[in-house]
Amino acid sequence: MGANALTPPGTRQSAGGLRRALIAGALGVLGVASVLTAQVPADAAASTLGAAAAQSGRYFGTAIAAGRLGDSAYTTIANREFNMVTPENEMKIDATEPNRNQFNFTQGDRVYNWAVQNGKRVRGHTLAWHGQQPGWMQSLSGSDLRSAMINHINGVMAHYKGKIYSWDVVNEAYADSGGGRRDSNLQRTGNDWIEVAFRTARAADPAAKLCYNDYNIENWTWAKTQGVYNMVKDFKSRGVPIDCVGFQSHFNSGSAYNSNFRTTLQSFAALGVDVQITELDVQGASATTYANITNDCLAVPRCNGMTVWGVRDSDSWRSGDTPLLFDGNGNKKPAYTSVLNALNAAPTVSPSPSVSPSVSPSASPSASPSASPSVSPSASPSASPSVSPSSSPPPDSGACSATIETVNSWPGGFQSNVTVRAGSSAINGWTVKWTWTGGQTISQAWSGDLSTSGSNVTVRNVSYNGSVAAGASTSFGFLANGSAATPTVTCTSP
Ligand code: 9MR
Repeated sequence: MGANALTPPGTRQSAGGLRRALIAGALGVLGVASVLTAQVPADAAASTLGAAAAQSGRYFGTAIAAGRLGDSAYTTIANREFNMVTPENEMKIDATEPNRNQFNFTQGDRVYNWAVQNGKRVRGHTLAWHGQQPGWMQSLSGSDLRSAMINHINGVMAHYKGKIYSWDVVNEAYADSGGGRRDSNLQRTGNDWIEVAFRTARAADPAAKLCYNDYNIENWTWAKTQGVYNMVKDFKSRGVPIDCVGFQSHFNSGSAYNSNFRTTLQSFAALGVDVQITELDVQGASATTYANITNDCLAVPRCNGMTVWGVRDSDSWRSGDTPLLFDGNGNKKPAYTSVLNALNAAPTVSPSPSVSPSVSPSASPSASPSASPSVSPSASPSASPSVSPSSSPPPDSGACSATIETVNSWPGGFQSNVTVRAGSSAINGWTVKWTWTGGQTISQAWSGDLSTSGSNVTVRNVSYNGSVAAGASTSFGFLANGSAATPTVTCTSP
């Protein structure tokens, strides 16, 4: 492990440092002798993992099991500490499509609703995987399995459309050794099954970040890591829509944490994808190892956040390893404190974004022909109480029009999607503008080039979505702080 891994990046100002500077500035302006002797308040370090991660624009999540939602000790900790939720099993294939083309979102919605009702966002897990396939899917092969996979992705993503922060589209597709693909019924449908899954997913829900998720890809020197890296590089070069890579980070004696994890995260991010730590647990829960992992994420701007795979040790899929941040009695372990301290030492993010940041997916929002669903499942109405899509009437400039809708909201923030539609002629380039009236600020945007000036927002097309055929549409999305709003948006095309 890196000897200096506990040291926050020295060139940036810490949250506490920033607060001290602001206070010193305020005192200086006052220029009153008596206040100069006033004590500067102690740093108001955040006291929960979610709040501490939010200071640097990141999230801190946990896996949630629907079956434990009746346990108040569990939900109290989960609600207090975490602001991102991954359903541990409830959105997997066997849970969501137990019989072919009969979708069931009962358990998935339980976890989703608990999360959203408590102001948390949700990572979807997982759409295409060799594991936890229902019996009917296990027995399929060839083109029948391929179309069942596509149909499954469409069915599940339609139900949760606009509500999921990021989806683990494909899970664990690489072999444990050698750097190649894992043999599975999905792999035997053809090597292109992964990109077909991603193209299908992009078309099904353009607002979700699309992740490839796997374990044992944290160590930069391992062949499996390089295999996945090469796949992502290839996808980016060919425009296959991938936005993020999930590093499960199940560390144990056979797959120990190595300080080159930071190199891995940086290297993947340099390909133009976000990186996320998606299922973290550490055998024995060394406080130092947990701090090192946290600092690895904090050192990489495109590391969006971290998720631990369970709340208390007793909730873990490998509870005998006591790998989590809370013991079986719900007490904070030393690893909890080391993670919290590392998060609190991270630099804060500026609240005024000026340019489209990191998320922008590389893919065209239009589906590839191979991704069109063979069956079009009808999604049951979603149960989210806090999502209230509403659109402003599209002012028609003739060349293009734009519609804004809220696709998710939580206390203090919301996610929106903006659809840009060409008029009766094709357009080549578009600009969408609006003005916030409630002090909202955009923290993250994708599929658009964002610039802001005070409350005025301008979003221009990016390279891959400027050309829109007559009557056709494309879209971009963003996350914002403040109260959800649907201002009047205008669209112009040069
Ligand atoms: O934690 C999950 C456990 O409850 C299930 O029994 C198991 C079945 O496959 O899946 C566990 O979660 C796995 C995750 O979905 C994918 N990465 C590995 C996780 C731990 O096995």
